[in-house]
Amino acid sequence: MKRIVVTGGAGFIGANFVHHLVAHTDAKVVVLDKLTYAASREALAELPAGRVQLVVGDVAEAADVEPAVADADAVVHFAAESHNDNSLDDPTPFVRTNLVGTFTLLEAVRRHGVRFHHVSTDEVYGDLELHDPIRFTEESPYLPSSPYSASKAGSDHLVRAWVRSFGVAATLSNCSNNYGPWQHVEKFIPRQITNVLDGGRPKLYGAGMNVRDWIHASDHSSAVLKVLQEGRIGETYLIGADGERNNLEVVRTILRLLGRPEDDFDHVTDRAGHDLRYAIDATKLRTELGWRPTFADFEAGLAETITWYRDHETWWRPAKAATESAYSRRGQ
Ligand code: NAD
Ligand code: TDX
Repeated sequence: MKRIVVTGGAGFIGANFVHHLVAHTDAKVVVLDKLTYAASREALAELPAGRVQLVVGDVAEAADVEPAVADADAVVHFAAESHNDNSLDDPTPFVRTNLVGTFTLLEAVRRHGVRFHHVSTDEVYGDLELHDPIRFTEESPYLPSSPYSASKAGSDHLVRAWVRSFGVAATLSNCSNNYGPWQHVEKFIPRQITNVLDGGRPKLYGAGMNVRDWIHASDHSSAVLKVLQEGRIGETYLIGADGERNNLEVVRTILRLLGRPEDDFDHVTDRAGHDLRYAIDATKLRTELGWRPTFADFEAGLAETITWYRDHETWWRPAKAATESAYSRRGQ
């Protein structure tokens, strides 16, 4: 694959993936990104201009998608509205970008016979009981809870329909919660790290018993590249790194790593419809494609991420005040 289009490549995981492509392939990368509030040109700034081109455009606009896709060998689709809390405030951009955007890309790759990889989330499967040994597999039923996860679930269905009905050469992956550099301060881990760096307190929704299955964004990137290169067309691969923790444990770990008392946090209003637990069984990816994560130790990855946020205050500072005032309007 000589020319790879990465939609949403200026966002958190997309940018990590573009760095991964530059380091591990010879491909030229075209980032197609609308540059919403969640995007960052800076995340791509240090990459060689001869390898990475940024095209500002909307995946839901055929006129923006067509020229980017026409001469591509593959499209890797990360672009999305990605934050559950925002989808509760206003689902409109979630339906447009996640559903109409995916549809628009599928029509373009169908026209041009381009390989497609769809990046999705474990949230499409709904949630699990807290103390159940069950984890999500590729066979789990779809049961999304929020406007965000419902829009991602719908986009997965569109991709499978375009594979079956039109023979589009696509693969899908559904990953668990990511952490790492360049994640927007609206998300749980960066919000708490930057609250503490600011001298404030972490904010825990409800009792903090909800469990998320954490994976470093660079491990998500290596898994997506593996599926793009070696995955079977039409197949779905779950991506996860056995990182289950409840939110209270994560907040306590962040406080400890930053030298603050472990009970120095606030309980705030819970999220409406808050999913209890996500957990991924990545056996298919591990056995069929031989993928392994490099960040096996969550606490070491978290410590590295804390250092990154400490060193990149000029990057996150401009978004912090507006993000926190949106949270305080919701009592969070
Ligand atoms: P993000 O919000 O950090 O970045 C999204 C990017 O998409 C931004 O650069 C934004 O400008 C761009 N974008 C949004 N709407 C667009 C549009 N209409 N046209 C073009 N570009 C547009 O998101 P993220 O956390 O990096 O997530 C990336 C993908 O990974 C999403 O598809 C998400 O569903 C999926 N995912 C995320 C996680 C996670 O933990 N963050 C876990 C599993 C799957
Ligand atoms: O301040 C907070 N306090 C808190 O307790 C925030 C922002 C979140 N939380 C809780 C809610 C969740 O249980 O932390 C957990 C993680 O929250 P988010 O970072 O908002 O992630 P989540 O809703 O789990 O979804 C994430 O993982 C799956 C991504 O945002 C999605 O894009 C991805 O699909």
